[in-house]
Amino acid sequence: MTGTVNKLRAWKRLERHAKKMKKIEMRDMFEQDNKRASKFSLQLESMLVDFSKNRVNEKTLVYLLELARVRGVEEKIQAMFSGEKINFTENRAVLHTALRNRDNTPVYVDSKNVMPQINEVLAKMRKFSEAVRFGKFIGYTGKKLTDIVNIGIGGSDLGPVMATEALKKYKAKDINTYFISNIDGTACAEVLNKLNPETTLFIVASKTFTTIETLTNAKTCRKWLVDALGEHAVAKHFVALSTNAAKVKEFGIDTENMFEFWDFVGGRYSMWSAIGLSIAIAVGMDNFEKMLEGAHTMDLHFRHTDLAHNIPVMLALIGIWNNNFLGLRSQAIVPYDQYLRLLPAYLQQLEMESNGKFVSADNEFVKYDTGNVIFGGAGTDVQHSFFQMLHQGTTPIPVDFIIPAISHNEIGDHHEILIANVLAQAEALMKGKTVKETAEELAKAGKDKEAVDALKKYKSFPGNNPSNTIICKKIDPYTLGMLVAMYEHKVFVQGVIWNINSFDQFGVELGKKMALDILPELQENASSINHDSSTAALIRYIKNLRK
Ligand code: G6Q
Repeated sequence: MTGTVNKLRAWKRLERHAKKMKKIEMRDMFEQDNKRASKFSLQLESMLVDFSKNRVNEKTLVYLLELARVRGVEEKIQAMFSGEKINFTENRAVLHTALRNRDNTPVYVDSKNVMPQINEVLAKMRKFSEAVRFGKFIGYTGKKLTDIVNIGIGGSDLGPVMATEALKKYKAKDINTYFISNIDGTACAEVLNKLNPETTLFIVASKTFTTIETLTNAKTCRKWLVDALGEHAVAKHFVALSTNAAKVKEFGIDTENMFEFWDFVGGRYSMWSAIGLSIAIAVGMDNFEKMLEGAHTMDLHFRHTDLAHNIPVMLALIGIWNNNFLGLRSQAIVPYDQYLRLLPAYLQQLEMESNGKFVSADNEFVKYDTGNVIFGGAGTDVQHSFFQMLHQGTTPIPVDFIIPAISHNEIGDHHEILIANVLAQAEALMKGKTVKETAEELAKAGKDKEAVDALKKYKSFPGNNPSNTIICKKIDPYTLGMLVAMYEHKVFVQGVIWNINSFDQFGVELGKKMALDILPELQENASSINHDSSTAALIRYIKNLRK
């Protein structure tokens, strides 16, 4: 159906509209319309998404929704949920939604209902996580397994590490979780230094079970365990999460101790699957299932709500507007909740690996920008670092502010101060402070004319910087599920509009392959070094330093 997306009438209309909107100040729109906040916000249960602090008016939304319709967003949503092979470059269905399909309605892939196998693995996860938590599955020497080490990288790491941190308050007191992802030996060494092999359970998480980082780290950990407790201890201290039973076996883990998932689960969409085992052990399977329920609530909302009232769709459209029509290519994610401090890193992979693509579904190089540059960190920490650029840089940077109304740690007035900060930041970024206002303020504070003239520009704020504010009641497992699913669907809708495949990741392959070529060249006796002059010189320089 598509042709080139930026040639569509709906796209062209938005381009024309953007020329006018670029001249409009948000602060004026707020002054002119006191219903703006309610017009430009949506709610699902207790979650409120306020996108009124964006450079949009009612027309903008009408035009964006038209773009979504002509790009077939409604049809594509149904196609994803019903198991169509929308990952067209790999010919795979995309069914992370089936993993949290708590209604258990059948979902078919190649005419086979996948729900029974999903339920079977969930039951196995419950049995195992409870056995570990309650000391029934114990270590080789009879001790309780209290130190859980997830060995995985990318999608097999970022979800579990983010979610166990986000749900730390729900963690069993006697369970500690550790994550080894980086091939850097330091990652392994620093974790192993803290551990006792008798109480350690290693979870080797790898969809393909071929990832060099994970297998190297797993081998090192295996040797560490075998050196301490002997070969027979492996079965009591190692489990695997994978789609590849043959490779798991080859590595030396009994497939009895393997938790399966499937090709229809993408790596960065896999924390709802067996990849979440470390989460389930840490916070308990009931809480893990609550997380699935929260995601399912968002799935139902996304699947059944019309585009104009659909939270992920609206967030996606606002993102497209900012990126493609206002030219704002960055997106900061700033949770005001210490437990969500790893969410920006998680969303960085979700968004940039999914939508950092340059070839369209029509097998053409795209002629418009796709994925945004995602970065962020926990508020208020980042207010004291990169926020300077948000407030006074030369290009606006849209922000997603995320804040729970209630903290898990209501100490004194900490949380009120935190809330005051997030709301003030969003307001300040929207309103700014003109040079004239700044001059008046300085004069009022007693500065003479010379001092006012010297400072008024430096101390002014351009404002008009877009932001969304997402408010939840509390970051519990259910809410975390809703939040993550909301972003997953936002990313999906953007991919549909940009006409790209959000579910492959060929971009990470080239460097991996070239690393394998360089590896033998780092050896002392390497016969030749065949690279550009920079790479070759760098190899020689490093080799020299390592002598
Ligand atoms: C995610 C990517 C990628 C993947 C890692 C680990 O969507 O596919 O981040 O998760 O490369 O892969 P394995 O799980 O196969 O080890």
